Amino acid sequence: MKIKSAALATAVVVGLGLPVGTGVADAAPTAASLRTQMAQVLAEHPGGVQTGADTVSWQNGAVTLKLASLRGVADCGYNQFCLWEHSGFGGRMLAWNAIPAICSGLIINLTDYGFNDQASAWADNSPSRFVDVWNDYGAGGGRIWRMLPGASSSNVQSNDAASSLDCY
Ligand SMILES: [Ca+2]
Repeated sequence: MKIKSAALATAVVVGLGLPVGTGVADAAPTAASLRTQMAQVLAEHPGGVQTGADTVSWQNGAVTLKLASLRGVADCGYNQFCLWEHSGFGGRMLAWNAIPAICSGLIINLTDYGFNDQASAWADNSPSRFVDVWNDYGAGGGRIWRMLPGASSSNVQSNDAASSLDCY
């Protein structure tokens, strides 16, 4: 990690405050646990709107964070591209609608969603969009993988490294 920032510090604090990586949390998140996670995400990542018991959205629903992914890869909808916290499509899932507003060269920094250095699996359920994933913020540090339309990976080689991406 080359870039230090307040945003990074925030992301680290989020990670430490949660039961990340515990099988219990993935399999059966309690209502209290979800409420705690929800409150933290909303407080630390401005612009988020709670849209369900375990979902937060930004940018009028174009970006969605699901705090407890229970169906795995099936949680990533048609024409979305998605990242998961754990291999095997487990844990938190962050999804984007592959729409022009998202896929026009915009660089998406994962710190904005508490997802820096978290991604372990991905899926691209769009018909024609490609997504480059980068090791540092601002599409820096080298591309670590590329998402291809209709493809997925349940266990990326560059685990817990993704910091930014761009869809085109
Ligand atoms: Ca990184």
